[in-house]
Amino acid sequence: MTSLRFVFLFLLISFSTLAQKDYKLWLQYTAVNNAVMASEYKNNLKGIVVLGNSETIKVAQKELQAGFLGMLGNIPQIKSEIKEENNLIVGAASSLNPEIKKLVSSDFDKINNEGFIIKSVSIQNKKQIIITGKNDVAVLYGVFSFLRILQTNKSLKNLNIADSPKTNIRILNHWDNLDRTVERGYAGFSLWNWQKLPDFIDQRYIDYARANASIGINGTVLTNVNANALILTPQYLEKVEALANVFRPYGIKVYLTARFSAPIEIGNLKTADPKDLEVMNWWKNKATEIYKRIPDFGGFLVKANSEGQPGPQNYGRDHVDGANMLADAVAPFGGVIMWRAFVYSEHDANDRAKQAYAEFQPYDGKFKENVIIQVKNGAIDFQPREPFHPLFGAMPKTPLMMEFQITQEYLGFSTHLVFLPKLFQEVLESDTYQKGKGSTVAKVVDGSLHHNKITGIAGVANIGNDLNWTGHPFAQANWYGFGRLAWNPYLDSEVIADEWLRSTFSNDENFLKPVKKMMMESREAVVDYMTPLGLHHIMDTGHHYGPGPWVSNLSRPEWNPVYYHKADKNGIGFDRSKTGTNATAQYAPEVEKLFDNLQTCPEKDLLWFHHVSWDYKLKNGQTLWNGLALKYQEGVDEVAAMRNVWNKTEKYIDSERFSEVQMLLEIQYKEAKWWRDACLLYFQQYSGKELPSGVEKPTQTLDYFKSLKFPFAPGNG
Ligand code: GCV
Repeated sequence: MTSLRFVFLFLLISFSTLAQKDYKLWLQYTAVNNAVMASEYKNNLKGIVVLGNSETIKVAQKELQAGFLGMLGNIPQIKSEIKEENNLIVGAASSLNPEIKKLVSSDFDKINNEGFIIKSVSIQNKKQIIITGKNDVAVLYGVFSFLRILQTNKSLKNLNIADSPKTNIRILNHWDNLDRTVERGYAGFSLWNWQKLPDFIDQRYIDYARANASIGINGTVLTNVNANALILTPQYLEKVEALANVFRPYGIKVYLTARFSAPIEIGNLKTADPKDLEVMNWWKNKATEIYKRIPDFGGFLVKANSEGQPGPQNYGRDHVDGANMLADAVAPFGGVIMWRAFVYSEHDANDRAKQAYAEFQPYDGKFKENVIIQVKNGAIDFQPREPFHPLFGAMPKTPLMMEFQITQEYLGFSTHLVFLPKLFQEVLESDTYQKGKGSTVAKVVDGSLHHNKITGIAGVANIGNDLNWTGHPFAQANWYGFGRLAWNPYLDSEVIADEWLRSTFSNDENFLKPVKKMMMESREAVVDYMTPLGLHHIMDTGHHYGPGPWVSNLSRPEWNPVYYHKADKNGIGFDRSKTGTNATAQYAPEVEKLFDNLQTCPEKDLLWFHHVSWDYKLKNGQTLWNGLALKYQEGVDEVAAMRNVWNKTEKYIDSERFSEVQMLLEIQYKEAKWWRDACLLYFQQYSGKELPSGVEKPTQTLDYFKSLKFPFAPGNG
């Protein structure tokens, strides 16, 4: 009995250690074991002077205390006055005394409302460090940034930082349903426990807010874009209000998805026509009701007339009518409408990649001031690689916000290690040529190209109630990296990987160097073993788990992988050039020319834009067939290499996360081979050619791969 109890206790302790490490995300605050840095920190941080007493300032103080306790082993004295030297002075501009204010006054010109200053100063000949900003939330951002300096073992000498977010709306989109399933979610059920809300506040809500604030995320859409009108009823709004109250001190606004037919479904109206007076009033009253409960409510995100969702077109109206009607409802309260451009129609025989542009581009300049159009990074749907969406750069009179997908619907769910900031960076750096060379997507999104009033970046969340939040320990890096890029779309993804690894795992260079390299190469690996050379949308149907290039029996043509790869005896790829659907013409002339010409089209996008013969010579001298097969093999080899890198990290980190990632990499390796074998066997039917040397022989037949069924694959509603 006693030994059983002992075993139980042991299990409980191991379990909670694992839960804590995984759960703490990048806010581990582990002891600084670099002796030089530790003593520098201790010498510079003898006391903390916190000015102000708002909820946000209290949160900032608590975070500093937790951070210092973890990293330095003690909490510097909290002081009310600045007498000795080496204090950390924390407070918003309004709380600083005139002497201190003067020391940082010129820095205030360098920051916007959410920006912060971290500065080493001398006050009456005494060295101090100041963290300040124009308001308390900005100070909180500064505090997290300061803690990151310690977490990443950087020096505190001569600090002189003035940093501001480059976008206004930095927001997570949760595709969470009211029954707590998460569409395309691979990390458990929804965090929002609607049944226990509003009275039960899960600690998770608080830690979610902390994590988001630490990377500058300032908004969250709680509900799925495939929306349920019930969220707008008083019964649910009371629960939303409770969440908004939790998030407020962390600077996070709550937004909801608006089901366009809500006036009918919960309002008893006969129509949801945006030009109907009763409908307009219904939305106005609904907005008033919401803002009464949640004065800082952010606004609505809307998916309309897309994949079966209701919208203005059901009444012969268009997207402008729909968005502007909702915009009027929230405008008096400062609310925003994020209207999605993810549209394609089963009644439109046109290339799906062209449809969103064709529909939205003519609306440029027609939306109300508080409408922002949310555009996915590519024209199809969050594939491992897509050329940037042609709408970026094509609507100069309309604010466009970026929609990235953090959850890995098409990139191996939460089983594959793929560092997405590399993908995000590639898109943000793409040049639209809208106003000549250098008109990058980042400049469209941060508003600097067209001087937009509202700007934003959205990320479809990869968060659920799994112990580690994101299913895969490395998927936490994608949440982190999304936030960092939303704050500053010009950040280098390698810097992000470095920060994240140091804060989450270790500052040991022997660990950092190889693991960072592994992260940086992981995105190209997934492209190689799933969809090399511009292939896209060849996953299995519905759940999108695993390969399915053979699928051809779905009712809507553009839901079938065969629509996208167009493999035949002559070759493979979708001709979107002038000789094909002419989708290339949706880009600025410089980009059009580049993509349109087979010779200049980047090989990474080749089969996205061109149907190419199996014997076509690639730049490396291989035929297309051989090159394609070798790319698939390369992808598998890359995962094998990732596995080898990881297997050497055991001595640097905790055994729990080590073995979690190790097991996941084994699955990834297995699945990479599955992708390679299934796709090559399938395409081989058309190429009629042998696999080149260097490519491993498939271990199963094509029929075997086709026979695999996954009725309970996660994330599929
Ligand atoms: C929320 C893809 C996904 C859908 C998703 C849709 C969208 O089609 O498979 O699950 O729906 O995109 O972004 O609206």
